[in-house]
Amino acid sequence: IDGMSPSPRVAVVVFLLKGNKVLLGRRRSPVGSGTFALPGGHLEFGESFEECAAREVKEETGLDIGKIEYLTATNNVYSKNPSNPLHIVAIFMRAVQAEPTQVPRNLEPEKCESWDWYDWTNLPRPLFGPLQAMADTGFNPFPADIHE
Ligand code: 8DG
Ligand code: MG
Ligand code: MG
Repeated sequence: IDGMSPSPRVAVVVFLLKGNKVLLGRRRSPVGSGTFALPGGHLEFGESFEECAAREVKEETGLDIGKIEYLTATNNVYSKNPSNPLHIVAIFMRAVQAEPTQVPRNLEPEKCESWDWYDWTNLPRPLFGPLQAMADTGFNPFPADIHE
């Protein structure tokens, strides 16, 4: 009612890799409730992608991350609900634990059921829609160099 037209938002989403595993949590948020998703959230004003990735992973799991790298971006227009149009540009990063002995904690239990490590070749179901769509394209977040 304030005359503002909706704007796209930027989200930063993190493939946190450990060996051949990736960290996923089962969402409790209204968007994608019950599905397995990566840690991540919205870019704050003035933040770099790397800063946002580190902050969101820390806020949601308590883990410190390093080797943060940009992977790809997707443009997501959700027009299913006309009263709540949603347009999210998702920036996908990858990272590893800065302190490999740390264990993920569920620090936002209202948004997530729990965090756990899952084999990339044996992902849990149902995956969060946008993540399933990426997996369906054959996208692989792991470094191509087997020596890494
Ligand atoms: P914030 O208030 O902490 O900033 O945001 P959030 O509550 O943590 O946001 P989110 O829904 O977890 O993530 C923002 C958007 O990122 C989400 O609505 C859609 C997009 N997104 C994807 N794929 C994934 C994914 O695998 N995990 C997460 N968390 N978000 C994803 O496109
Ligand atoms: Mg989140
Ligand atoms: Mg968040």
